[in-house]
Amino acid sequence: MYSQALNTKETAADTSPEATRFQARIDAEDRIEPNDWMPEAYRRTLIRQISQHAHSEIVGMLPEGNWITRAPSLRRKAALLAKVQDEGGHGLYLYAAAETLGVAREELTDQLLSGRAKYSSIFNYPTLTWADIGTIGWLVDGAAIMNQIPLCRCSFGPYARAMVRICREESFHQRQGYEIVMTLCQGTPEQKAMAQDALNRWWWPCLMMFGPPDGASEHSDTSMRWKIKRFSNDGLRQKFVDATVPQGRYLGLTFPDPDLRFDDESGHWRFGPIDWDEFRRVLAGDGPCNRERLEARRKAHDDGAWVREAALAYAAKQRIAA
Ligand code: FAQ
Repeated sequence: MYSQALNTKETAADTSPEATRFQARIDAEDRIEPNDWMPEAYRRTLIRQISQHAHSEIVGMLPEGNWITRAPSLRRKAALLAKVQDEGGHGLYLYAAAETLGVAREELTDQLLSGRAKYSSIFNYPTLTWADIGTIGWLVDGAAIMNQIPLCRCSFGPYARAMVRICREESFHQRQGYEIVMTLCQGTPEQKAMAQDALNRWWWPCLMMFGPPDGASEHSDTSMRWKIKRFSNDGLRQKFVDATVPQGRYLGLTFPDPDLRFDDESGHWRFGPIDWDEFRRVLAGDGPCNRERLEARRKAHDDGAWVREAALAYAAKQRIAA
C-alpha cells in the first residue's frame, strides 16, 4: 500500500488543525504512538526509514556470516555467532516497529527482494580477511551507534523503544570489533598489516554510511522537524570521525586520508573529500557485492518457504481446534 511512495520527497507543509496539533506535540517532545493521528507523510517517512534500517540489519548479517566457519578460535566463533544473531534480532524488532504503522511484513520483504527498497551501502563491500570482521565491529558498528543513539529519542514510540535495546547490543559489537583489531595490531607484522589493509578499505565506505552531504540530503529537513532525525548527516559524520581517529591512532594505524588533520580552532578532525560517485554507484546497485547480497537473500527466502507454509498450516489447525 505504501510502496509507491518509497522514493518520494516528503514535506511537513500540512497546515490543517490536526497537523498543527501534531507538530505541537512533537515540539513538546511528546511521543507519537501507532494509534495517534499522524500526517500520512510522517507515516510514510517512518515506514521508509525503519524498513530500510531493518533490511540493513538483515543484509548486514551476510558479510560477517561469511566468516563464522573460519573464525580463528572457538571464543571468536562464539562471539561472532552471537553478534550475527543479534543483527537478525534487530531486523525483526524493526520490522515489528514498521508493522505498527500499518504495513505488512510480506510487503517490506518483497520491496527488499525486488530491489525497490534500499539497505545500507556499507553491506555491499566484501569481507576479504579476518581483520575485516574486527574492522566491521569497530567502524561499522561504531558508525551505526553514532547514528542510532539519537534515534532512541525519535518522536515515534515503537522505533525509539526498539533502538534502546539495539544500541546496547551495538555497543558490545563495537567493543568486540575493536578488541579483534587491537589483538591484530599487537601481533605479528603480518597481522598488523592485515588490520591496516582492512582500515584502508573500510574507512571511506564507513563515512558514506551517514548518507549524502547535508546540502544533498532530501529528507533531512522534514525528518528533523518531525524529530525522527536529531542530527544532520554531516553532523553525525563529523562526530564519528572525531571519536574514531584517536582510537585508530592509539592502535598505531594510519587513516587512508592525506588531508586528515586536527583543527585546533574548531577542535575537530578535518577530513578530505568523499567520493560521492562511488556512493551513488553502490546505491544504484553497482557496488562490489550488491548482486551477491540480493541473491543470497532471495535464496534464503525461497529456502525458508516451507517454514512459512508450516507456520500457516499450524495456525489454521489451531483455529479449527479452538
Ligand atoms: N546507504 O535524504 P537522506 C547497521 C539514501 S544498520 C543506502 O539523507 P535520510 C547495523 C536514503 O535512504 C545501518 N542508502 O535520507 C549493523 C534516501 O533514499 P530514499 C543502517 C542511503 O533517510 C552493523 C537517499 O539516500 N542504519 O549498520 C544511505 O534522511 C554491523 C537520500 O538520503 C540505518 O538505517 C546509505 N548509507 O537519512 C548491522 C539507521 N544514506 O529512501 C550489521 C536509520 C542515505 O529516498 C553489521 N536510518 N541513503 O530512496 C537513518 O538514520 C537515515 O535513514 C539515514 C539517511 C541517515 C541512513
